[in-house]
Amino acid sequence: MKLNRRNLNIALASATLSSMLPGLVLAQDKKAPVLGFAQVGAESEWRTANTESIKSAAKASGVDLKFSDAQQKQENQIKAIRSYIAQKVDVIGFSPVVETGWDTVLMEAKAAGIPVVLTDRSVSVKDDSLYVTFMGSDFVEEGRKAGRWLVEKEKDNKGPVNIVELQGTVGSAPAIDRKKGFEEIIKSDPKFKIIRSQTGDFTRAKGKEVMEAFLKAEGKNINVLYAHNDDMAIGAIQAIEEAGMKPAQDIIIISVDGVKGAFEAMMAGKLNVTVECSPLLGPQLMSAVADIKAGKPLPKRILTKEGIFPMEVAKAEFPNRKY
Ligand code: GYE
Repeated sequence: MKLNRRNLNIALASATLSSMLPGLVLAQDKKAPVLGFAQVGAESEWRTANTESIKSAAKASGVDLKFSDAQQKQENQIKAIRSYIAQKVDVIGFSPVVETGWDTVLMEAKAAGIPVVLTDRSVSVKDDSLYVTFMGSDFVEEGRKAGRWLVEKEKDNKGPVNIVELQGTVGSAPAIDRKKGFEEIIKSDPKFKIIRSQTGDFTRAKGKEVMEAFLKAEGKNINVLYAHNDDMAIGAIQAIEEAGMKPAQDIIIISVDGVKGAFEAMMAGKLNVTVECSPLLGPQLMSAVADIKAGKPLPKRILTKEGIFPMEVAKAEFPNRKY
């Protein structure tokens, strides 16, 4: 090609541009990644600890966090996700309040090229390429642990063992799965019967209210309470005491989460056992954000490891509890 004034100018311009480009790319990379996180709500001690873990991990790892609280309403979470799409965040994280009804909004995120990370609760969608990874607990296994503890505890009792169940939020993964895992274990012996089962929406207030109704209907017929989280169990403990009965003695109480409030109730002799479910997902979430930005592949499922704590070990374990 003959060099004339016009293509000389173009050549000069692109040379200048490319000498500027590395700097531009670097400057872009150094920008803090923006994470839009749509939280479920503030329904429980677990959720408070989870929010705190996410906020403090974002700060510690230099992630620019946009946070919203959906007050346990799916429509609010969908609105928040849409606003993160409009703001063109780098990554969207959320803990879906219920399992179904996410396909449309997740397709919108995908179309906008924004990767989605699920934390704590999963979704049921037709196309699992709509999210990058799901990090959190195995709720079915938590239900099984609760069931196994009860089977062992009642092994010398001929029955019947009448159980009332306080379910979590209707349609949520932990409510569906904790019920499933528990039933899978107790059905091995027909002496175990779930005589009442209703949602307490994972809150203390509703847990108390529903337990009052159970006590009114069944009274001394109730041998066991299985609560899908500690907060509902703590609310129910109040109802049991107000009805003139002794929690953990007249009624065996099993719950899930392992929050400090549950350890306090166990140390006071009012709760028999809690199955651990860790809310400390913040650091894992931030490292997923960093990996996504760096183009690293992530496993589809990142599982949380957890245990079970009966009241006998509560005092020794209490100082080690982080939430
Ligand atoms: O068990 C409950 C909270 O999704 C695992 O949500 C979480 C549950 C947790 O409200 O306390």
